[in-house]
Amino acid sequence: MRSLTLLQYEAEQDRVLWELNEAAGAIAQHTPHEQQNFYYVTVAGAASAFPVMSMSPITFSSFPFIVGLKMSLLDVTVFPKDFAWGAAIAAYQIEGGWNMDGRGPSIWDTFCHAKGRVFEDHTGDVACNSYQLWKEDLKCIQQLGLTHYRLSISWSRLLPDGTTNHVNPKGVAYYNKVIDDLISCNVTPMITLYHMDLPQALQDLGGWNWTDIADIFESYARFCFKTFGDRVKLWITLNEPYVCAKLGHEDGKFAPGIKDPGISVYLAGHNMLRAHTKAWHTYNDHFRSLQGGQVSLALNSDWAEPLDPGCPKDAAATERYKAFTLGWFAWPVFCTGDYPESMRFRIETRSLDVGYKQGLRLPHFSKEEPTPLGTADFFALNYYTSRKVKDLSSAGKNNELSFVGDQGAEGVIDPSWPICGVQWLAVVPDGLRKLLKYIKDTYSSLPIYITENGFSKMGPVQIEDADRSQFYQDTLQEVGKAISQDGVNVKGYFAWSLLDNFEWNDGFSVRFGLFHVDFSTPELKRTIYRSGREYAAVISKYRSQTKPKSI
Ligand code: PNW
Repeated sequence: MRSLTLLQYEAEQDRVLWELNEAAGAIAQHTPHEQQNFYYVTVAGAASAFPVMSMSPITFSSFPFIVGLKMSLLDVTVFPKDFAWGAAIAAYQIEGGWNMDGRGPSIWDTFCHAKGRVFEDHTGDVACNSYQLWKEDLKCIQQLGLTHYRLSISWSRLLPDGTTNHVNPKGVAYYNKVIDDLISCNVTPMITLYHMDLPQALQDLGGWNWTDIADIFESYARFCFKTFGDRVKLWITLNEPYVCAKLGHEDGKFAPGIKDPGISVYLAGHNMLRAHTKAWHTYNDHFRSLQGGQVSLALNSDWAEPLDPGCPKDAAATERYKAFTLGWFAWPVFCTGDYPESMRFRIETRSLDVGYKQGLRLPHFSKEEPTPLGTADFFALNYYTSRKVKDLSSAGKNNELSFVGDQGAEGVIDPSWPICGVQWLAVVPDGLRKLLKYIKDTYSSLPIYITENGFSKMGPVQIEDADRSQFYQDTLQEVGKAISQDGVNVKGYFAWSLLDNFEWNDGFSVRFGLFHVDFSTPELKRTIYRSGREYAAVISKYRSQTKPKSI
């Protein structure tokens, strides 16, 4: 039996008309009769006891007049006591102040300032102006009641040319203030060192395709650990190396806009892994015993299943799809210190097929350098969507090199999945549960933080974003099941994103925020969405249920 609260809510007036809950002596039963294919809710003990019947599982959308139902159904007691309830953002997407107070340019400044690359030539020059409006963001964080906040440091705000030869004191002061304010409000910061925004000065030297970048990143990381590590205990070195390498160096859709199919993608990815490895070892050797923090890297992954479950080729393609996305970075770090065998095999075979003779496309890790194996203190996962995978292994044999050709697999969207906002974002909350279990079984029993997950919207702004609210409800339900039924050690959940922000090459046309930002006025006013209010309600319910009982 599950208890729940029913209430009738009048959206126009934004008020609750009536409410039934345990406190009022109303006990509700939610009993699924799956065989008979109907569900009912009975509210007992209330003056007007009534059954509510439905042919499908009862959710808010089945009963639009019962707004409280869905959040109440979420059993927050399955979340561990120290669960991190967070939201995430990234520097370039919110800060603005692109040339203020000594900040150096990054590859995203260059990319956006060149016309025709981003939706309607939007830029992050101002974005949410969080550089100047940090206090407004802090109010939003407090309004949600977050326990954790994930932010990234703009490398070129701190070190304008990317090296520790020149430190920008105003950059240091900005992040010190943000960190101190968070801590004084009881919010734990999780800091990402690199979220897509390489200093342009380093791009000019070759960027992620340049071998020395790993050592330069290590010095930057060391500087951050030394400067902020007395207060920051959760570090992410790199955000989504897959996206940076693939969209930035293969497809050219993201900065630095390189289109070098089948070559740069692996080199850039390799140097990212080397950079991460060096930074983790530096923390481990020089800071861990003093500061006691943890370091990882945030890996994005879809959940993937064969398009035709009975087709062995699709099944094999699904394994390759996984190997070329999550496996590319997770296998070296969590399993062997090297890339997945299937990835090496495919890339080398394809090189022979197309007559590529210029050396290895997928580099080897040098024995002279520290190994990536074991360089994560927790698993950081960004999950957005799922794919059905079909075999492409024999397509385009003699064609040009490409990552997708190497992978020999294509991920497609199941037509039954709803799409939210951007085209790639099919809404599949139970894919997250499956992926969490897969990670536990395949990679690691370390604690997992879901460092990003969210729902985008396009078109007219709806502050009453019932669909996004439903999405968070469904997703947290799946996370709860992963914890309580699959035994996955999930330590935290960070919604993407605190604010509507600069969504890379979609500019401001795609909105992921728990708060709306009015980009049409200079004040950039933040307004909480319904999804923000409901996320806040979940956090507050969880907090009230996990507070130590007073004696
Ligand atoms: C992540 N794709 O990036 C990033 O970490 C965030 O900065 C971003 O805002 C968020 O997801 C939402 O997009 C991605 O095209 C960007 O498949 C693009 C893709 C995936 C992830």
